[in-house]
Amino acid sequence: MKIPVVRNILEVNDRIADQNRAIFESSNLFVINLMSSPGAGKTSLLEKTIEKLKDRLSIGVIEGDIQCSFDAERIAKAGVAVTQINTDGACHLDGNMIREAMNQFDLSALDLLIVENVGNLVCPAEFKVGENVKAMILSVTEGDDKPLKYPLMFQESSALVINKIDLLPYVDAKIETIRDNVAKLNKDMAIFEVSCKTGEGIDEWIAWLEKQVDQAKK
Ligand SMILES: Nc1nc2c(ncn2[C@@H]2O[C@H](COP(=O)(O)OP(=O)(O)O)[C@@H](O)[C@H]2O)c(=O)[nH]1
Ligand SMILES: [Mg+2]
Repeated sequence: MKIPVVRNILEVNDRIADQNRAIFESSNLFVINLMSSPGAGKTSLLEKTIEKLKDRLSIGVIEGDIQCSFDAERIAKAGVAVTQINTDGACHLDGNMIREAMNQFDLSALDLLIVENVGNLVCPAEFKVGENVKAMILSVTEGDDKPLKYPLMFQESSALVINKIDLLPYVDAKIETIRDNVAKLNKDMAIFEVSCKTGEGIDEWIAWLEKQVDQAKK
C-alpha cells in the first residue's frame, strides 16, 4: 500500500516542479538547487559565490532549513535578496515550498536563483523544485566512501564541489578515492576541489556556474 502513495507524492511534486520550471524559464532565470549534508559548506559556498558574482549577475537566494533563519541572515549580509523557508521538520524542499518562496522575488529582475536545500544527503535528491541543475557539496571531513553510500545525490547532480580541502592533511579521505567512486556513478559530473576558507578552487566553480547561466539564457 505504501509504495503507490510514495510514487503519488513524487508525481504530484514533479508536476508542480515542472510548473515552477516554466515560470522560471519565462523569466529567463537560471535556477540551481544546492544540496549536501549539514555543515558541508553550502552557505559558505554561497557567500563566496555571491561575493564573486553579484556585480555581474542579479542573484536571489532561497534558504531551506528545518527551523531558524541563521543562513538567510548570512546571505542578506552578503547583499542579495533572500527568502527563508522553514520546513518545520521536513528533511527536503519540494516544489510547493519553492512556489511560495519564489513569489517573494521579482523573478524577471533576477539572472540567477540559488536554492540552498535542507542539509541531508538523501531526501533532497528525490524532489525536483523547478531547477535547471542540481549541484552538491561533499566536504573531505565526511569521508571518501560517501558517493557509494549515498549514490542518488551523486547521480542526480551535475556538479560536485569537494569542499574543505584545507583540511586534507588532517583527515583520512583521499580526493582520488572520491573521484574514483564518483566515476562509478556519474561520469559526466563536473568536479571542483575547493576551500571556502582559503578561497582555493573557487574561481573554477564560478566559471562553471557562469557558463551554465550563459548557456541557459541563449
Ligand atoms: N576548514 C574549513 N571550514 C569550512 C569550509 N567551508 C565551510 N567551513 C565551515 O564549516 C561549517 C559549516 O559551514 P556552512 O557553510 O554553514 O555549511 P552548510 O550547513 O552546508 O550551509 C562552518 O563552521 C564553516 O565555517 C572550508 O572550506 N574549510
Ligand atoms: Mg547552510
